[in-house]
Amino acid sequence: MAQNSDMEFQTLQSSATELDEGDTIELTFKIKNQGPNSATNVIITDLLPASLTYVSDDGGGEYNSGTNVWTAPSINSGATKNLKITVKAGPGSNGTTITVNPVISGLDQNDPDLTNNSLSLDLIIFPLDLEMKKKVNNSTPEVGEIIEYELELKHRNTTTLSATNIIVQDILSPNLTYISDDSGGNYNPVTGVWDITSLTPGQSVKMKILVQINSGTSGLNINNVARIIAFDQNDLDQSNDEAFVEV
Ligand SMILES: [Ca+2]
Ligand SMILES: [Ca+2]
Repeated sequence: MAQNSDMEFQTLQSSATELDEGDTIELTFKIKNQGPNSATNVIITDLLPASLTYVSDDGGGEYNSGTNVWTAPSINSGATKNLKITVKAGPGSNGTTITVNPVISGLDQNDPDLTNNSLSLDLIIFPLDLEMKKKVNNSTPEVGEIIEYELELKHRNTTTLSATNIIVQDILSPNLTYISDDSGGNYNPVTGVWDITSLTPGQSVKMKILVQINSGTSGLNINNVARIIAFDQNDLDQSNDEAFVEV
């Protein structure tokens, strides 16, 4: 006579469900054999999605992090079994929702109810937000006068993740002549590119550019835009990535 063992995915818990990229969490998987017979060679697949980086587990060799499969050799009727896996929110996961969706996908016995064999849990990975600001020290200069633009780039989050390889572009109007800047060589006045290697959470960085108003520009409005072109992470809010001043 065929043996019946109704395996159930009972709980799937995380030590945190809202976190930053790079944070470490513990996922606890709990399965139960609702019987009536003992279950053997129970196979659970898809424990970790690709965006979670495996750190360690307490399965005593039953979990294979290479294949992402947990094999429980034997579970008596009415018994439960737990597996705890420590993971990190992997590179590039900021600003995304990660769904953990493991499945009890096989055992030696017949499972009479397949509707209780999986669970799903969403993990929210906070995005970054970089903000660009720009101002000028004199908005009504005369021809030949020197004015000072100030650019400010700010990391607005309290997340633990730094923003890296940030590229800001501020192309000077042809009605201006570049004189100097205080970026320490990180601003190229020809391409308008300002490189910022890294900004930690809450940090801001400023740069001043001195320019002279060209002759023949009397009565003109001169616009300048500073814009965040790229960085390695995801940006929560793109509406604050650009700042504009007019003189
Ligand atoms: Ca079942
Ligand atoms: Ca932004």
